Parts: sequence; C-alpha cells; structure tokens
Amino acid sequence: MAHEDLLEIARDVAREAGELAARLRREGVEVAATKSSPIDIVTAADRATEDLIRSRLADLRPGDGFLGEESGAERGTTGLTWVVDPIDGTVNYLYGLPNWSVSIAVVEGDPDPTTWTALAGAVDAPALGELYTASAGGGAWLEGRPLRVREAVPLDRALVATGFHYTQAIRANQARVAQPLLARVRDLRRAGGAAIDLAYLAAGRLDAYFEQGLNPWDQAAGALLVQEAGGVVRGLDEERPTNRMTIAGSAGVVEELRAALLELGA
Ligand code: 2AM
Ligand code: CA
Repeated sequence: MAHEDLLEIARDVAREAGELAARLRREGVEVAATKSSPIDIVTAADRATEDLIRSRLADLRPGDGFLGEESGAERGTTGLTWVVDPIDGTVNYLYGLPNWSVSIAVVEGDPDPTTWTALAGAVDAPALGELYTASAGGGAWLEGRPLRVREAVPLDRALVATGFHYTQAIRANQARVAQPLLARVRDLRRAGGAAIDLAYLAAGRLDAYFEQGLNPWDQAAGALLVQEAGGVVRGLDEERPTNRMTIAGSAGVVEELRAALLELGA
C-alpha cells in the first residue's frame, strides 16, 4: 500500500480517536490505575481510545501488527506495525491542560525505534485544534501547510524542550543535568507531551528537544514529523533514538546539544 494511503488511514483514525478522547474529557476524567510509578497514570479514556483505534485498524488493515501503550503488542503478517499512543500527555489530559494528543504511526520492520522504518504518522491534538501528519518522502504537514524545522542556531540561542521521567531516581539525574544546561540555552520548555513537542519542533516552534525514557509509541509519529520537516532525531551515542535518549532538531543544534548532554552526564 502506498505511503499516502497509509497516511490517510493514520489521519482518519487519529481524528476519530481524538474526537472520542475530547468527548470523554468533557464528560469528566478520573485516574483508573497507576503503572510504572504512582504518578504514571492511565484513565478509562486512554483504554477506550486505544480500543477504538485498535478495532478501526483491524478492520482497515487486517494482517498488520499493532503496538499500543495500553493493550500491548500483536505481531502481524504484512511486515507493517501500527504504533499507537492513544493519549500522549495523559497528565495534561487529566488536569485539563491542552497539550495532549493521539499519536498513530505505521512502521515497517520490528516495532523498535532503533531499527524500524516509519512510513506514515499522525499526531492529533484536539484541544489545540491541530492535526499533524507526515509520510516518508511526502513531507510533514499541519492542516495543509508544509512544515520546516527552524534553521540551526547556536545552542545558547536555542529554545529547547524536554520532559521528565515518571521515576524519581531518573528525575533526580534529569534535574542535575537541567540546571547547568539552563545557563547554556535560550530557555527550556516542559509542556508534558512528547508527541506534541516533536510536532512543535517540526513546525518551527522550538529549536530542539531531548528526553530520556521515551517508549516507541511516544515518538513514532513525532520523529517522522521532525525528519520530514528536515530535522534530525537520534540517540546519545546511537544514530537512532533509543529508550535511553531521544535528541531532535536541526542537525547543527542537535550536535551541540548532544555534546552538552554527554558532558553533563545525561
Ligand atoms: P504519556 O503521557 O503517554 O505517559 C512526558 O515527559 C512525556 O514522556 C509524555 O509524552 C509521556 O507519555 C512520555 N513518557 C513516556 N514514558 C515516560 C516515563 N517513563 N516517564 C515520563 N514520561 C514518559
Ligand atoms: Ca499515553
């Protein structure tokens, strides 16, 4: 199937899932359970939204694999896997802050960011009224507007977004790194959703982004947006993003940020 057809599926399913999550938000939201730590939460809306996405994709693309944050992995037979975060930025969603999104990507190969080839992706942010899309070789788009990362600036003029882990021990090290880094950049932003951070980067609203501990579904669609907008997404030592670190932006900023993170022991 052509990338454009996969993109249409990603976009349509993300939009429908975004409408469901937004409606459930208006009806009220409570924490259903905690996951890796007491602050790592899941709501009934995360589960209902993933169920909707999973069943739509099963109808439209039987045979493809699925990897979702809430319901886990299912191997397919076509070599393609849909990598889904039903609600990225769940804490924002719970608190009524607008930076949460539905993130859907389709990848070829094992559903592992260090090896997969992302073919298409959509990040739908209903509370922002923004639906971002990208396909491999087809560019990154926001509502009909092609996206481009900002031209590289020196790190001391870069607006850098990041996020903090749900695990307190990892947070302690992130705080230790953030303190000196703050003096070396224009400013830091922490909006609370990796997929939108990456989409903002693709749209030229940030100069760079880094985060430790992202899962495949947090970054699958967002990383493709950044790459298709002319940016780079990589790890600390590795050329591909890993669970340990994701660094993204224009090539020049990414190199300088990476060197600073290595020096600071991130
Ligand atoms: P979530 O909202 O789906 O949990 C927060 O910095 C961003 O990182 C969110 O996109 C969050 O996704 C994601 N994230 C993934 N794993 C995380 C972790 N272990 N700790 C904190 N944030 C995590
Ligand atoms: Ca999530």
